[in-house]
Amino acid sequence: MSQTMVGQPVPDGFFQGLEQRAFSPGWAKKRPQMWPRPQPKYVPALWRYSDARAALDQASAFVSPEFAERRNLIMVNPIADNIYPTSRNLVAAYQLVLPGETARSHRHTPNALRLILDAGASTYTIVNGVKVDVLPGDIVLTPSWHWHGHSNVGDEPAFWIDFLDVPLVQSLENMFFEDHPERNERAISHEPDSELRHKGTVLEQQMRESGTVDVARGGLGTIALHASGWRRGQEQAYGPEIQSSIFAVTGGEIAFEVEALGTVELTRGDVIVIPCWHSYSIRGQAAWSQMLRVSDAPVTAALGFTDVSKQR
Ligand code: GTQ
Ligand code: FE2
Repeated sequence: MSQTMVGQPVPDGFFQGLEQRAFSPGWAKKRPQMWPRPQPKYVPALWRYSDARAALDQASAFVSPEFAERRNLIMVNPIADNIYPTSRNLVAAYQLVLPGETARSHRHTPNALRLILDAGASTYTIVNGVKVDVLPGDIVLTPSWHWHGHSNVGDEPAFWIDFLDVPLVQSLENMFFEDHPERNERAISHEPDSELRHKGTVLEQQMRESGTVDVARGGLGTIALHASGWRRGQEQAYGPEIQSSIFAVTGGEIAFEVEALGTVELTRGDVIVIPCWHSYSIRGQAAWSQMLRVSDAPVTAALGFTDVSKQR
């Protein structure tokens, strides 16, 4: 009985015995596991479309869709040891499909969507056999376990941003993935007005009417989409919030002010991540600016934490 704890003797080898049986004393945790309010590890960070375009253009000389499946650049949150997520539950990536290319079909449990930045006519995604055309400003959903493959049969490069809940699916350890048996799924129908497609032209009209648009509410179980329009000088403060948000500017110029980054100005195609429990403010810097917010709000809402967070 050489060891004591708060003055009481501890049997010899007690803690070693616990460890051998894969126990850990809950009264002497190596690190606390609960705290009064969120302590996010993820940090606010910014990515420039111009940087992504330049790098993807370079990559296209040596990365083919045959080799890569997807020619994409992942926006990795710049915290120690992170190699993938953009926010705790979501990942965002810029993707390039060149004229004449097809990114082969597959399906996976992660939910996904694309926000089209640049594309000529003749770019489309085939979702579960349905050919869905895409144009700049459009959002296309590929819900969990839907087959999807992307083609560009026009003459301009197609750039978009993918958003997926892969990190959430990884934390649930529920990843399933399958390549399409025919490599490129054939379209059995053509639906330019598919309910999975939310046209940029329609969204802009709605934003000009009502400011913020809840896009495809419930269309993806884990991801919320909010498109918002901003007049010059229009300003709004937010947070702290329990959802983590990734914003992509689709037009004009928008300033974000957030601790750790200071004030940053984003133009079309630029992306900023605001992890949960960070306060931030947004300001429109052009006559008309717009952006898309992609968040994990359906997850935190489903868990019922919204009311608690509002009391903190
Ligand atoms: O286009 O299917 O950026 O499955 C990451 C994973 C895109 C896609 C990404 C994907 C896709
Ligand atoms: Fe995919």
